[in-house]
Amino acid sequence: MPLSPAAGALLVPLALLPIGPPDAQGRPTDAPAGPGAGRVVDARFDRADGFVPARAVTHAPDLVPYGSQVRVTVGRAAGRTSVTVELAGVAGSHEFPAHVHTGRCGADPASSGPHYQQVAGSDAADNEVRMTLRTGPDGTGTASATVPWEFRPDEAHSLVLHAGTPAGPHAAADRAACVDVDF
Ligand SMILES: [Cu+2]
Repeated sequence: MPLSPAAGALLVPLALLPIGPPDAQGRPTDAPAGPGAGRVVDARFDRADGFVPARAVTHAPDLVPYGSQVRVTVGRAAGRTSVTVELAGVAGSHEFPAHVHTGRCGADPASSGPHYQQVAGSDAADNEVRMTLRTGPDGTGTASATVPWEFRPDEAHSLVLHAGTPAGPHAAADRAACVDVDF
C-alpha cells in the first residue's frame, strides 16, 4: 500500500472522534447528551492490566490497538433506549459483535460478565442490546441498536466488542475490548 494514503487515513479518525478534556477530578469527559436524553462516553483503549484502571481496555491489540478510540452514545426517549457505538483506529474491514454486558471491564476479559437481559432468560430478539459493527478499510465504523425498554439502574455496566470476523491470531480472545459505561 502506498505510504501517503495510509498516513492520511490515520489522521481522519482522530479528527472525527475528539476526546474531551479531563474534568476537574482528572476523569475523562463523560458529557450528558442533553436534559434527560442520555449520555456520551468518549475513551481511548488502553492496556487491560494497567496500574491505573482504564475506562476502555483492549484484550486483543491486533484488533483494537492501544490509543484507538470509541464513543458510546446512549439515548433515552419515551421508554425506548438507543445505543450507538463509534470506533476509530481499529482493525479495518472487520465485523465486531458489540453487546451491553452486566459487569465492569477488567484485566480478566470475563470481568464484564454476561449480557444484560431485560427479561432474564427470554430469547426475544430485542431482549438484549446487540449489534454488529462493521469497519471500513480505514478502521472506522459505527453501529447502533434501539430497544423498546430502559435499563434497570446499576445493572448494565459495559459495552463489549467481541473478536468477530475474520478470525485470526486473536481468536483466543473472544472479548476483544471493553468500555465501562453506566447505562
Ligand atoms: Cu457479548
